[in-house]
Amino acid sequence: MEFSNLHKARYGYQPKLPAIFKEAVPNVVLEMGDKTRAVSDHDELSALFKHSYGKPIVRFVKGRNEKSDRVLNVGVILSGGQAPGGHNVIAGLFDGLKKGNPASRLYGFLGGPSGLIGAKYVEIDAALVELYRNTGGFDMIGSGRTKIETPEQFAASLETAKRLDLHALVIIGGDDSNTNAALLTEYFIEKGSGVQVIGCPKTIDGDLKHEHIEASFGFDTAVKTYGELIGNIARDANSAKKYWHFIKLMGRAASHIALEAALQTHPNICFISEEVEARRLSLSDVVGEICDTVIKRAENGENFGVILIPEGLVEFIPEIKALISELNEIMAKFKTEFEEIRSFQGHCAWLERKLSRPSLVLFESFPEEIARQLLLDRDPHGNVQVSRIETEKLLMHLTEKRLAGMKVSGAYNGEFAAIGHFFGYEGRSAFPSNFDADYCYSLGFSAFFLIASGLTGYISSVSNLSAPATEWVPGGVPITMLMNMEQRKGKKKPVIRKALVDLDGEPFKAFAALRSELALKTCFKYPGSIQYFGPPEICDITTISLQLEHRGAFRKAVRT
Ligand code: FBP
Repeated sequence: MEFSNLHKARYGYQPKLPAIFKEAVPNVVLEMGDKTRAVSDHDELSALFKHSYGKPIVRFVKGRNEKSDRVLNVGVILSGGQAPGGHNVIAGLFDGLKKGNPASRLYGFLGGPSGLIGAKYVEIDAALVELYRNTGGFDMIGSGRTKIETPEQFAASLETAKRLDLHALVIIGGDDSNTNAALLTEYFIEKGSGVQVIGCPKTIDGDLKHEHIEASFGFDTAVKTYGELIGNIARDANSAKKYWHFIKLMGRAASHIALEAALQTHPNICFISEEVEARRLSLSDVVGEICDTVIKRAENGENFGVILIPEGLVEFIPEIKALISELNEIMAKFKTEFEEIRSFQGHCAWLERKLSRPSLVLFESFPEEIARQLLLDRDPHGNVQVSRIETEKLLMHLTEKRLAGMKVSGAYNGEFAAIGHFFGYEGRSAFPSNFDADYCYSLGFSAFFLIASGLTGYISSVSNLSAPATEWVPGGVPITMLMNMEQRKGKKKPVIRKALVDLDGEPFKAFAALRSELALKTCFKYPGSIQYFGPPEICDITTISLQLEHRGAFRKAVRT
């Protein structure tokens, strides 16, 4: 393999660490907080997680821990979608382990949780880690979305852990993967195995967040990558002045990515799914809002613009949400029947007998490609794969149709030419920004110290993230604290609650205060590409959302 100059230069980048991690390992101890409760459903969760529920939040401080330099065997899994910085979590974990005791060993399970179940692994040694420091992607050991749910899968996981004589397992993943970590914790304790489980908050979607988990890693790099691309398109639009760009952005259910991208680039419109749901906007209302802006800008001679669309939007528009949930239920209940039908036309005829009248009318009103996309396989957690539904094309098509009708009636006489984009995969494996490189390395170190301190059922955490890295506060949060009970595949299940955009939060309020001006005037911002080397005010800056959230938390603290 040949390496680019940036690739080689990034190997040499030394991630910044919180001050406490510069101490010798035996000089770091745990400081325990109060016992914790889940975000809701306390009684059900405490009954389900008999051994691991309600533990205290912990952080690391200076002290003396003579036992922390014992030899440890640890396994690590990268789980779910790629997020920039995953390799640095592994590097931090590896360096922490070796600092604790050079005889400690780290095993990487291949292809995600299925590597643990099927005992497919490699030993991660210094030579392997060196090849991946500060690089994007998950290609060091691969990732996967297998959900550990059957008794056989739990038993096989324990079998592998025993075979490798593991003291601990680190699961780097999003809400579903960390839910897996909580379930494995409980199982391992129940079986008296002594294998500890530690999670790490990963996802570009930014929805694995909580009062004590300030950010999921990868969000920073991904939004900066999208910010650059959107800024470039906005500048192109403002130069050519002839296209409306409809840009769908990844993020699954949550609109954090779209919101941050809007704060960075000032598009003419950005839908926030959580607000669309709160205002109960129908698909027709959404198209109406786009048309209003297109018409007003055309009156100013501006037949161009930029619209940001979170990929989960379709699931928040009430009538589409109802259709998707009916489809999910029908496709799960009549799985074999559905799979036996070979053609799209066959599926449509079958759905005529299964869908409610309003959902059928809606389904049949969609362009064929969108209807086909709604029928694609669900992911292993039962979620519809919103990244594969071309919402930007649906909105372009409906806007075009509505404006054409208005042209005929004389209500509109501007030009309208639209181009669609989808930004998602472009940002998931980028070289991690300095923030993500530092944050992930610190999360890996923190995971090591949680293991060395004998804890299990914790998610590695680093807080105070808008301060310089030396002032960051590492520690751990009990996973059960993030959980609630939700309906999944027709049954109530314990899961980590997704953190959606808070409509009372500072990032949304900042955007809402700007948007009427952004709609009509052309005031795009061009963030440019991520800078890896140079002055800290350019290279180490965090997202606008994180800065605003911290400002909000600070104001709240001052008020109380
Ligand atoms: P995670 O939740 O696993 O971090 O993945 C996030 C994500 O990138 C979503 O934004 C997107 O909808 C989805 O993964 C796409 O999944 P896939 O990689 O399976 O196409």
